Amino acid sequence: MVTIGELINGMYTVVGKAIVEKDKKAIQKIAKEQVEQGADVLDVNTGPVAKDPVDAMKWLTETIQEVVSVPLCFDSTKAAVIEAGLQLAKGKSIINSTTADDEKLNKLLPLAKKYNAQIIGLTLDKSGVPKDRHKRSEHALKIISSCMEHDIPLDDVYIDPIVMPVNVAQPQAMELLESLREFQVISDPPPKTVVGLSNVSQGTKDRSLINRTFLVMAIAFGLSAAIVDPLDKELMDAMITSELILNKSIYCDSYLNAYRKK
Ligand code: THG
Repeated sequence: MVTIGELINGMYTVVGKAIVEKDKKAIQKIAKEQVEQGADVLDVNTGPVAKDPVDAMKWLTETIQEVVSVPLCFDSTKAAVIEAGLQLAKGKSIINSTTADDEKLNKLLPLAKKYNAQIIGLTLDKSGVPKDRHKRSEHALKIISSCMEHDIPLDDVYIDPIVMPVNVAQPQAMELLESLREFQVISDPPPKTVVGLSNVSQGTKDRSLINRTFLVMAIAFGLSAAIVDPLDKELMDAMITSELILNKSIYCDSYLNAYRKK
């Protein structure tokens, strides 16, 4: 499992404030904590507060790279904001994200090629998030074939079936799990998959419990990466234990510690 830390997102009050005040220390603390707790990659999202999101993305990228060396996942709906991060990134970045719309694909896939980046494809288009697994697979196929046309290795492509909050879209959780299974047979090799896990519990009371229960199920259905809160220790323990049960890591009595030390 690739763990992508979600906490550097301007939607969080502390992070939004740090971006506006250019408070390096605050961002660097969140970056270091996430990596210490097992994040393999850090998501970087300027959020809604930045007046100049291109400038904010440049500042965030430089600030984070001063203290950690994990790859970054540039999270924005604007290609120019993503490119601002890609230009400064030191490692193999992830573009978060394209949709299945031609307009988006034709803008973002050339960026993936130019910067040798991985890319997340959301299974949605202008008509919105699909309600069923069939439409999700249709979008996934469109994204995969477009990547092939742009000469992007499938190994660099993550398909995101888009997690909806369980309190307002309850049947969607099961549709999403089935999609993860369907994506395994959509191409050869199959695409990797990723979800924004915390979406599932937005607006609910037992967020951590819902997040980790859904994560374990999604891993069982073939999930390869997740955007999560790595400071949620019970979530990370459940993730590590899932890998153990699926025979992806070796059992020893201290497997949690052993995994944490990589
Ligand atoms: N897919 C992809 N990228 C994504 C998402 C996705 N990026 C953004 C998001 N979804 C994943 N990241 C988060 C980050 C925070 C929260 C949820 C998902 C979250 N935040 C609190 C909330 O909204 O209640 C904020 C609380 C606060 O303000 O302090 O839940 O699906 N590819």
